[in-house]
Amino acid sequence: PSRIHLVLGDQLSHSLSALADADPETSIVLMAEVMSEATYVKHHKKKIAFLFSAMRHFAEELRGKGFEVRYVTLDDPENSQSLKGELARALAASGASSVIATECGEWRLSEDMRGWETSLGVPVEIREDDRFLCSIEDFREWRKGRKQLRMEYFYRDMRRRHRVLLEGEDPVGGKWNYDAENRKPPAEGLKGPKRISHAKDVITTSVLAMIDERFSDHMGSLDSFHFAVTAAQAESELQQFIDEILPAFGDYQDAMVKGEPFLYHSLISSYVNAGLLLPIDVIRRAEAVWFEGLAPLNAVEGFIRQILGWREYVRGIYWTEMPDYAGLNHLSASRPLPQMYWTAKTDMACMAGAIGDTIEHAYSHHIQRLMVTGNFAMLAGIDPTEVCEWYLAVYSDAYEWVELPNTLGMALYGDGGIMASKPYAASGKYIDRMSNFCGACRYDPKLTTGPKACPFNALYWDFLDRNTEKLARNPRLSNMYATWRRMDPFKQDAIRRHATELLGSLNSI
Ligand code: FAD
Ligand code: DLZ
Ligand code: SF4
Repeated sequence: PSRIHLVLGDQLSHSLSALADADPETSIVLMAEVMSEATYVKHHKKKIAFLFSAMRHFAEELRGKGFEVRYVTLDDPENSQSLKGELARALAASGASSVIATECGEWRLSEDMRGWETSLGVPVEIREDDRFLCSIEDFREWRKGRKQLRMEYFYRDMRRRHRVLLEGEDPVGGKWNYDAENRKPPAEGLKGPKRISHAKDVITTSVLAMIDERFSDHMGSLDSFHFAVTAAQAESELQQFIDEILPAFGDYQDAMVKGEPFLYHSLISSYVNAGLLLPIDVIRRAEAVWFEGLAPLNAVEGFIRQILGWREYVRGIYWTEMPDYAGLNHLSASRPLPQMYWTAKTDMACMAGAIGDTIEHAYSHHIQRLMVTGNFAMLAGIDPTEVCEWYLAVYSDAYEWVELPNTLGMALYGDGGIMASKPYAASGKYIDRMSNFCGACRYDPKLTTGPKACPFNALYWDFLDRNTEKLARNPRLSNMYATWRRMDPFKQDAIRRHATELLGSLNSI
């Protein structure tokens, strides 16, 4: 009897555990485009298009290897529009006797999958996702007994465990972390290198037409679709990054430039998260160029830390904290998400820039996600559920296992310090130092009150003031609280009044 091997949209790796023992003689691979996955949040059009096109290309590759692939398109009239429904149809049509899957990346689906064996009436084997470099059990073991979790210690263990950038048992260069060298403001006129844009084949063209028709009310447009949709195309982007871009990755990691959405970032997150690139391969490629002397250590170590450290760490936090994690709201934030997050219509040049990149590319680089849109949402006390839903919908690399800890934990401090040791709160002064947005803004980052004052400034002080009870004891904020307490009470009052005004008019600033 045959077996069904399920491959989800973000599992497009030939080495996937669910395919490990797939046999062209007896296996049927099932892949399905379904409305339940395409609409549980209102994903950006480019995100759905990227994933559907990559899924269709992956199915063709499997067929090329001799597999029978049952691929259900979204517009198939028989499509039940749910994964369980498609499994049930595939079982009935094929007479297969069992299902093999790889664990998925979101709690809601994982709960559903646990019930499949009972509801489908056949054995359903769910295998570990070994594309990750730390299993959930290993992460659980690592965090056991630790009162405070710190990415840095996890990262050092991962460096040792996978023997990355090591000399004997020591880190190459003598230090584990070169972050202090990676905070350069942008040089005048800084521009990122020109990126590869992939030609659209018939598969992509037909996906784009379908998305345009069926998801017209979702964010974005498909006009300039440039994503890689095969492993080979993703590989060519990685190659360009390693050769031409990585050497300056460290220097400009935290820089922001108006009209330069990509700068020196790798743009590989969507590909790694969907399975077109494997994290261990990316890490080894980056490590090799340091050993060959082709890129400086601050760049290579900084890049590797994001993938071997942060990426694995946030996944461990997600799976060991869920399901309660999604409901945390440490700072009791409750305002609705301002309209500008959907339209980019605001006089704040930095917000318009970061949100404009998001609408155009389903991408915005890390520091814009964290210090512009994330920071603003935290300072303005926006309901974390609304903020997290936005981040999950608008980025082409977003799945809850990675989006939620980054948004709720890192950007909003909504988890009260599980992810980060202090809120990443910053005023306009930080954005002015790290970007060229302020020069073109109607607001002035040096002013705190008055009609021309940068909204980040009053909101920053008001945020600290509003949350004194929860934050003032944090030693990493003590200098800021001391400055606030020393401030003239008249000035404090003016700031509070200005912040109240701003908070009452978030849809028109
Ligand atoms: P680069 O800057 O070139 O970094 C290299 C790689 O490191 C990335 O491709 C990614 O795989 C990994 N990486 C870097 N930072 C992180 C991080 N904090 N967590 C996990 N992996 C990381 N990343 C996602 O993949 N999906 C998300 O939904 C997502 N949501 C985020 C939400 C917020 C509020 C914040 C602050 C960050 C979020 N990130 C998310 C992390 C990070 O911003 C993106 O991984 C990065 O911007 C992707 O662009 P890049 O490939 O050019 O990354
Ligand atoms: C994100 C996504 C979308 C938009 N559509 C599909 C789909 O139609 N079929 C599918 O198998 N997967 C899709 N995905 C990816 C899943 O949502 C993802 O596998 C889960 O969220 C778990 O990470
Ligand atoms: Fe952003 Fe304030 Fe600078 Fe304007 S002045 S770009 S709102 S930080």
